[in-house]
Amino acid sequence: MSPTELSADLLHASDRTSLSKDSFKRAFIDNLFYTQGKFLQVATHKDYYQALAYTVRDRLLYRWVSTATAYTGQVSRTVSYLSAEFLMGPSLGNTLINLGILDEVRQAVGELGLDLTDLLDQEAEPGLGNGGLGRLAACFIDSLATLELPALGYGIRYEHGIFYQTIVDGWQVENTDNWLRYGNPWEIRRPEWSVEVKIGGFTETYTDTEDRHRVRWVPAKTVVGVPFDSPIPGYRVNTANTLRLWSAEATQSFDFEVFNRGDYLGAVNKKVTSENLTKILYPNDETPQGKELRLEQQYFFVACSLHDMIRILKGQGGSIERFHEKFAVQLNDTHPAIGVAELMRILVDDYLLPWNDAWSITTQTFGYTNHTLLPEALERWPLDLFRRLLPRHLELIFEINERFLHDVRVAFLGDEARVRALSLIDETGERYVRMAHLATVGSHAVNGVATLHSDLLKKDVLADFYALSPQKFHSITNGVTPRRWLALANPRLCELFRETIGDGWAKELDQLRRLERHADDAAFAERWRAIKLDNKRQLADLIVQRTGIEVDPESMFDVQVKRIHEYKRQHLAVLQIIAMYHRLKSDPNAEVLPRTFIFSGKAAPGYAIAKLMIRLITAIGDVINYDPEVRGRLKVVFMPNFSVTTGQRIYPGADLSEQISLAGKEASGTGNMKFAMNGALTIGTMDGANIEICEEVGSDNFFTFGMTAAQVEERRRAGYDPREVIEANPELHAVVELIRNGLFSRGDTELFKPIIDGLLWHDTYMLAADYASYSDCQLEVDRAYRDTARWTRMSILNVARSGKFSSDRSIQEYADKIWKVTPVSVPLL
Ligand code: BZD
Repeated sequence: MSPTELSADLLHASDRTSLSKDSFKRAFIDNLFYTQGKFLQVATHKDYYQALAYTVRDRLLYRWVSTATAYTGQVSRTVSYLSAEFLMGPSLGNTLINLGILDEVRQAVGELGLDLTDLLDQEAEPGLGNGGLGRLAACFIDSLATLELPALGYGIRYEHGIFYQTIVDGWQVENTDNWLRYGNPWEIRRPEWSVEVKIGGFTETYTDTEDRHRVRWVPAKTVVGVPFDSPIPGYRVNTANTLRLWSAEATQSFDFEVFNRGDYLGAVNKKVTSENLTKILYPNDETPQGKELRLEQQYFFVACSLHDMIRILKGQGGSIERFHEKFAVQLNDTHPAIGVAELMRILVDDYLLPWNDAWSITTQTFGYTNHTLLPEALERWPLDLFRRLLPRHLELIFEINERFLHDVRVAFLGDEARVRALSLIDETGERYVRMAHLATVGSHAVNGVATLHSDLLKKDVLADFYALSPQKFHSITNGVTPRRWLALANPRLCELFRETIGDGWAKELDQLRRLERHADDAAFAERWRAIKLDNKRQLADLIVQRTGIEVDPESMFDVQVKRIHEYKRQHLAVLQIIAMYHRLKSDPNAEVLPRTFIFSGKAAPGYAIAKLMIRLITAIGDVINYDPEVRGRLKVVFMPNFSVTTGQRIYPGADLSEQISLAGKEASGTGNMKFAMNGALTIGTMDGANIEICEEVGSDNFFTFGMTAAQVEERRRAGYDPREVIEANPELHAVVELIRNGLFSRGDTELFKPIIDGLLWHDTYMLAADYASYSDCQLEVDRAYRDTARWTRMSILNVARSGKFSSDRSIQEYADKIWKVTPVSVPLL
């Protein structure tokens, strides 16, 4: 018997992989005792959660080890998804869904006198991401596993994730997140695969044994990257892929060296400094100020990951020349783009490959996904800082640039403006490395995340690159995983799916189309409405619990949840709410459809206007919610600490989804998809993936307003004066005056001045221009909602036609167009 067969045999003799209810209960009690040191009677909810997590993890490990064994035995191409953020959300519920044991486990713990929902609520959320980009990475690794594609997610194990938001006196307050406080039962530390990463110092030339000139990097310090692995189970398949997050630790050798010099405190200090590297996730404020530690973080995790891939390649007997045949590496935005220079460094300096061979391997390896068109959000690193941290990489980037610009000059004879525009180095003022250019030049494929976004990339931000190599450019519309965002978040609706069309939708979301034929069935519609109402009741409970505000589940739940940003225009919704309030006050008997406006989202701590936008939302709530004349017909709620967990509770309870960014600014949006598949209707601009959602569900079932991206451009060119627009619109003018005169700030005319002045003097995101159209569209929404049958039908059709927005579809497109990878089915050992 081989060692593998032997251990598989022993495994089967134990209870730890069995899915039967009795063995599950036994294992749970066992884990409670042996991992938590508690009896059932004295354990806390946290203990129960931990014991349950370990019990479930045991069942998962069997699939994980089987997957690793299957991958080791074959040479198919593996996807490495490099992302500085993975916004995973809690694991337990998702794992139960994907393993198909949710009901059994609910029963098993129920028989022990416990409620599964209470236990699921105990899990701390790993908030290792800012928003859409990080959550996309999480949906993508779920889909990779579900499609049985060999893949690794590589990222950073931040000790503190995105801050925990509380609202104090109406203001956002940031509290440190401490997700690891009670330990993380899903991860396994793998010190045996640690990697040493060099940082700083200088380079020097030397002559090798064959008399060739070579360059050597003499670093100033070394940090150790220790991988922590978590299993990522696919949905109802044996595959369990790996998410490998790197944590920084001090090198032993370095400590000893300083220690031996008698500098004990110095040695300890070095250790602390090294470990700072992965302490905290940077909140994004769309204006990346060259923060040294952030570049260090990026290089650290990319260097660890590439090193790890080479270890895997070698372990399979592969040669370095075949690196690109073994690995397809996807760059999730430019955060890991330093990987292009690092792979070149490894190939040229460490493996002594000729430049052209190294470059060919590198470009065949990487693909780059862009997530933003905002020029101020494109990463650039000041040359000085770059040289200080990565002297060798800067030399390599210069060399890459020189060769690239030569090709540009040959392609566009005499066009030096084009050369400057394409250069990897921005020389317009202080000199910078342009990371998007490095990523584009170093990749064989570049993609945007929705059709409009990809078109604008080709037209604007990367237009010159497109002119040079059009074949590189792709468009892959984002998607979200229906396992978390439907099966887990909306069990009532999924039960109706199951009864009506079976279970296949969770793996093939297009099957939701079969719901269409029930769209006109009155009994079905009645159940549909009852489910939405139930979900709204639950959401109302959560709202009162978190904010103290009572809301009426019978009112329309009008929801905008996402990062707070001027381009997303939460303040456009605010203007419209104030107008409704104004209308109601002018005529207290006006027929106003009762609405509850729900906002949630974090503002980057350094983004003052975004924080003021939160203050404005809470301020209008403070006035409107307590005005007796309104009699509860309008409510405004700001739910603190938007996260994956709160999202799971909000999307299923929404009637109306607000997707109101200025056209051309939101790359895709993914919340828009989560709302639609949970039966909310969208009021939205023709921006990002809204356009495709509207196409899919039909314009009769979608409320569009506002300028298109082309009209925005035109309007700007024609010279846009917001004051003119505001003066000409009495309603808008009145709203601005109410804020300006201090109605929402107890007479303080200074508080919201920055928002009002912004609106009057610049209105960069053209709220005034889109206001009238938005306001009219909201009246159309009112009319539709009053016609209950019509609204329900629209809601059913939105869900039925949301199949395109599964991340399984996105990943299949990446696999076919960019990665050229095929599934590997995993036999259980
Ligand atoms: O990426 C978002 C875009 O704004 C969305 O339109 C899009 O749907 C998603 C997924 O493609 N971008 C981000 O979320 N960006 C960040 O979170 C970020 C993080 C760090 C630094 C800069 C930006």
